Amino acid sequence: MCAGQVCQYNAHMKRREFLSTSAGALFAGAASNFAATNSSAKTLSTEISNARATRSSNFLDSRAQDKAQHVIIDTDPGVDDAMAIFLALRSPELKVEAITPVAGNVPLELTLPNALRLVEIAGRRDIPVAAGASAPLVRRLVTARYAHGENGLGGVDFPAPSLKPVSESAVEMIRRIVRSSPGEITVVALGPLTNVATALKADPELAKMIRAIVLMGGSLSGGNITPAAEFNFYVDPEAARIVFDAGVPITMVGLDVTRHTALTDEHFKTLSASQNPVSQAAAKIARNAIDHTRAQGFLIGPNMHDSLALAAFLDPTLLKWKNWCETKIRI
Ligand SMILES: [Ca+2]
Repeated sequence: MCAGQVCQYNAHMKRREFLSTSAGALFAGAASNFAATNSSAKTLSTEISNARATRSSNFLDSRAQDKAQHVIIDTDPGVDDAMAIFLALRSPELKVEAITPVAGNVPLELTLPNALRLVEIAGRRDIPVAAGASAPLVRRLVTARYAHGENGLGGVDFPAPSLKPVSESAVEMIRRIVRSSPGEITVVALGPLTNVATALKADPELAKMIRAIVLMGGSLSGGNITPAAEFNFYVDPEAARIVFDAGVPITMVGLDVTRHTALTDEHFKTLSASQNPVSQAAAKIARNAIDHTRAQGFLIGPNMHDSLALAAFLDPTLLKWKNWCETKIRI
């Protein structure tokens, strides 16, 4: 799987090592005892209904053999979103068709330019970025600046992006891209599900054209924004319910798993030692995020929720998976 510049991320590393060590900073912090050893990985994943369970399982099983996976990344950057996006943009296993920012960790006024910045830093101006929803479907927006810094990227003062969003909305872009390649597009959802739910509601035929939805969100055992709720689902639970009821195979990487990851000083050192622009930007974000977490009194963290979801999509063997039936979102 090793190819091209990705493996240059840390010279002489093989792809698997990239996924489980240096890029641990990009997703699975405690990679040495978590992502790299299946037996120690907590699990979690999804499904939705009995009928979809088989399709979902086959989807995961077939991932490693597939050619480049076509994905739309729906996201609210966000420190861990940034790491996930960087990882995606440096992974030859993926063809990122579009990035669709949504309000979440910080307002859309920040997630949109953050996504543009990340694309620009990665030298991937070919990837369209389309503005998504500025608020949840029916609720007032709750953000997580306390965790992601005032600008969402750990407070790192990156220059304003010169790249502009496309004129299409996120919903229009999701619908157009999925409809142009039915059965080929996986939506990787790393924020509140407002954009995805709106697209599914606006286009009832869309669900059967989406190959799968891989999402970071939800929890089977407690939350991080309230004792019960995980942040992405808490921000827009109505959207989560629409997505879970839509009939698309869902791979859920929930808080149960992602809270076992942590960005560490070792990850920072690895990133800062690599001189390419993505590593340098990731190192700056990592440094600030770690320092911010320590200043809040936490000895471990921050968690890398989204980058684990992306990494597990790239390499499903990082985690153990279970099929879950009759999943219901209660609001
Ligand atoms: Ca996110």
